[in-house]
Amino acid sequence: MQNTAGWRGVIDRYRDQLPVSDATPVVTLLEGNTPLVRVPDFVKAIAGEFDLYLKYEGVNPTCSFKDRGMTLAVSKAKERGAQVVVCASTGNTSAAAAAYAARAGMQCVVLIPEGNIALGKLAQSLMYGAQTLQIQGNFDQALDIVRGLGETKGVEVVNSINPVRIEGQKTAAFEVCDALGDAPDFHFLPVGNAGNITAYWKGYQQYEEAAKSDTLPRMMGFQAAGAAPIVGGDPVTNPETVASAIRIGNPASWQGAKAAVQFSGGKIDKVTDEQIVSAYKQLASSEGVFVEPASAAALAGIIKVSAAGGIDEGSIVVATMTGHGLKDPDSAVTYANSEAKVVPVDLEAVKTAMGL
Ligand code: AN7
Repeated sequence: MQNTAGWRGVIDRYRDQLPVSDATPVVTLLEGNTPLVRVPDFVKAIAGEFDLYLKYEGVNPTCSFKDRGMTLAVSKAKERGAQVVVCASTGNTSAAAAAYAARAGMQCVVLIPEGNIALGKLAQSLMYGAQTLQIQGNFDQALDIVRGLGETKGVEVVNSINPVRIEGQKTAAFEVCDALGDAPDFHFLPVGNAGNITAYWKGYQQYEEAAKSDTLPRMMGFQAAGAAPIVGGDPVTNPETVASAIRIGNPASWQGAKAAVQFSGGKIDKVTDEQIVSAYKQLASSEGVFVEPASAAALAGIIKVSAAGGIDEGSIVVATMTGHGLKDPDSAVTYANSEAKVVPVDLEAVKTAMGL
C-alpha cells in the first residue's frame, strides 16, 4: 500500500489541515498511507468479539510513525532557515530526524541514552549521517539538554515539544477515518513521551469538526509498568522497560495525553514487560505482523481491557503499531520461541531436524 501511484506524502495529501504554505519547501520521503491490517485471528485467540485493525506504521520510510511529524518539522525548519536539527530520542525520532535532515541537506545532531536504544535505530542514525551523541543518562535528561539547545540561532529542535511534530502525526488519525469511513470506537496506542496520543486526538477532533467523520474514539494509552509516570501521577526518575522506545519517565506531552483520555472517555493504563513480550510474540506468529516491543504495549493493553470486559461486542478497534519489529533485532532474537538450529549439509539430517 505504501507509495501507491500518485502518493506524495502526508503534507501533500493533507495540506489544507497543516501549517504549511506555498513558501514551505516540502521535505518528504513519501511517508504515510500506511496499511490498516485487520487481525481476526489475534482477536479470536484472545476471545474478543470485536473487530481489530492495526495501523501499521512500521512500513513508513524509516519504519516508524515518527516520519509523519518529521516531514513537517524538517520542512518548517528549512523554511525558517535553520541549518541544524537536533533531538533527544529513544531511537525512532533520531532515525527519522537523521533521514529527513539528510533529505533536506541539513545537519542533524541526535542525543540518545547510552546503551539504551535498539540496534536498528542506532544503525539508521549513523547511516543517515547524523552526529550521534550517546548521553550518559536517560531520555528525559537528554531532552532537558535539547531544550537548552533550542535557544541557539540556526538550531531547530525536532522533538514533539516542537508543535509541528504533533501536526504531522495527526495525519494518521485522518488516514484511519478515511479508510474506515468514520472514527473507530476505541483507539489503542503505546505512550512514551505522549506526543502521539496527543496528535491522534487532535486529528480525530479536527476531522469531526470538519464533518469528515461523525464520531470520536475513546483514546486508550498504555505505558510500560516500569515507565508509567502518567499512570502513577508522578515523574519516574529511573524508568525501566524492555520496550526501550517508551523508556521515558517525564513525558513532554503529559497534559495532552491527560486531556485526550479525559475528553474521549478513555484511559491511560500500564502493562508489564511480560505482557508486552507475550503480545509481541503472539502477533508476529499468529498474524505475520512484526512490530517492536513498544508497539506491543498497545496490544497488551487490548488484551488487558478485553479480558476485563471493557470492549463491547462488535466494537471497531484500531491500534497503532508504531514501529517495525526489525528496529530491535536483539529483542526478537532474545524472546523468540525458537532458535536457529545448526544442521550438517545432509538431506537426512535436515529431514530429521524437520521431524520427517
Ligand atoms: C515505537 O523516538 O520518544 O508517546 O524518542 O518509538 O509519542 O512518545 C519514541 C516513542 C511508541 C511512544 N512507539 O510515542 C523517540 C520516542 C514507538 C516509539 C512511542 C515511541 P510517544
